[in-house]
Amino acid sequence: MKILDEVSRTLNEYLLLPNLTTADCTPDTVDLSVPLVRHRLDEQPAIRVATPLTSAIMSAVSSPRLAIALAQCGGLSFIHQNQPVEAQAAMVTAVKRHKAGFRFSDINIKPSATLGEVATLLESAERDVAVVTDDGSPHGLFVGLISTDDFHPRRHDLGDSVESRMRRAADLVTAPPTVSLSEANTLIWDHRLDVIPVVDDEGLLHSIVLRRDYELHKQFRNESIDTDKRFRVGAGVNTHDYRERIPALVDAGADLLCIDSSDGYSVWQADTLKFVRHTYGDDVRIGAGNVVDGRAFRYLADAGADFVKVGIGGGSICITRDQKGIGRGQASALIDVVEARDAYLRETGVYVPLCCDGGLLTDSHMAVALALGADFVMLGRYFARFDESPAPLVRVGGQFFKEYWGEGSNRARNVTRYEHGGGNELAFEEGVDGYVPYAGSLYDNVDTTIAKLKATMISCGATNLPQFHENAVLVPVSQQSFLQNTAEIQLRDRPSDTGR
Ligand code: MZP
Repeated sequence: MKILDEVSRTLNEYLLLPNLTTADCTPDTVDLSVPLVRHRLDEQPAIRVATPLTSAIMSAVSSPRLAIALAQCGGLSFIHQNQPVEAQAAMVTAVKRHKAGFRFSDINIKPSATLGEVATLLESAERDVAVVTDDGSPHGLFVGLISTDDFHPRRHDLGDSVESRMRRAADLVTAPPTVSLSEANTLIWDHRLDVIPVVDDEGLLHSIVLRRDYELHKQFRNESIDTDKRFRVGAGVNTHDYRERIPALVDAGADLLCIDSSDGYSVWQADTLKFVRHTYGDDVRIGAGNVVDGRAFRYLADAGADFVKVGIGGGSICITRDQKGIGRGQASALIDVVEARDAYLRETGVYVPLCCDGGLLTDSHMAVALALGADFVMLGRYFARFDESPAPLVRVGGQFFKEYWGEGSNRARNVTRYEHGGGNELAFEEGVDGYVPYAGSLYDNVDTTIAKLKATMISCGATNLPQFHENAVLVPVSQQSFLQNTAEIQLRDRPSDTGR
């Protein structure tokens, strides 16, 4: 037995001190792009993303719709693996078959076009979206016609997000299929909707029109598109059926894989990594995890992991620490693993990116995780709250919530992630099944998160993440200052709670 001479600390327990902000630190100059896979520092990494945000490998989170929206914002989703191989591959295909055609100027549709005309134009141009401008300015009505069938084969299943949002919109307004775009715009604004349903004569829902401001999509960068002009997407795999699952996902076009396990320090993960290297060399990229210390990082890095995911027990829906007594505060885990990552770089010349996964409940947690040395973050609860997540939207006591459940809950029963040695059954739960407050559109929220991350980096005098890693100065907070922060938040919230 060994007891480490340190306390297990969470991300909540650190604050950043400002560094000198120079004139070249502005939101326009801050570059949030990051490598996702191992590389030598003098080489271009095989995969980079524009925004260091990835979505959790969870059935309540990472669906094709969310993957497309996140890719549009420069991040990457990992389609969950708690489903049959064919179903997961079909989800990957659903993302890849969407041409990443945000070349707005390619199709300028006149405001008086009908939705039917737009559909024909989009189809002939092999595009899913178009922008409609009155006067050629970049601001305008951003239109996407999305067939519900594309995303949800069971189109009458009210449990799914697009459908339930459409139903909610349909309670307010039902637009006939021939509505013109300018009429659609008026309906959208008048009813404060960002979708309108289009129904056929029998009242069946067929497609929706999304309104987005062109400016929002400027975040969309080349890094999110493959050479073949498709959106990038990742996929989770497990250490059980990887011999079948990985080839199917590779054939479907998955850009990056990640072994999905609550505890990644195992020979099974090394075997899975070996299979990938042996079968595909470096053509297929795969991350591993989760780990909470330097020994486990080193084991997976030596086994060939392209990135390593950090975090056990910190997830918002996770009860692993409670059930098994296993885990570590996310800040302590990161600090230890970052040290091992840097030592590995010094020894081998190879940089293995780290993903901070679980328990990132606020934008400031993300900032602290990146400052501590994470290259990118993985988020479950954060994305579950948005329109684009596959979880049902429910109304409780006049307020909207999205359902959110852990992969170790009885609802998900993800046996391949939570190996209890009992065959196809979970011997006990490691996750909960609950609700998160509904927070609207992914685009708006990611936009705000990016603005906050950039503001933090500017205060810390950094214009890119390697600089942020190098120069960040952090200080542990005392219990007293933590309580003070919490009290300030309560004070700030009180007026809106009472409607003043
Ligand atoms: P969060 O963003 O909701 O705090 O955490 C999401 C992360 O929690 C996932 O990426 C995964 O690593 C972990 N997770 C998923 N299901 C469970 C569970 O049921 C869990 N215990 O801990």
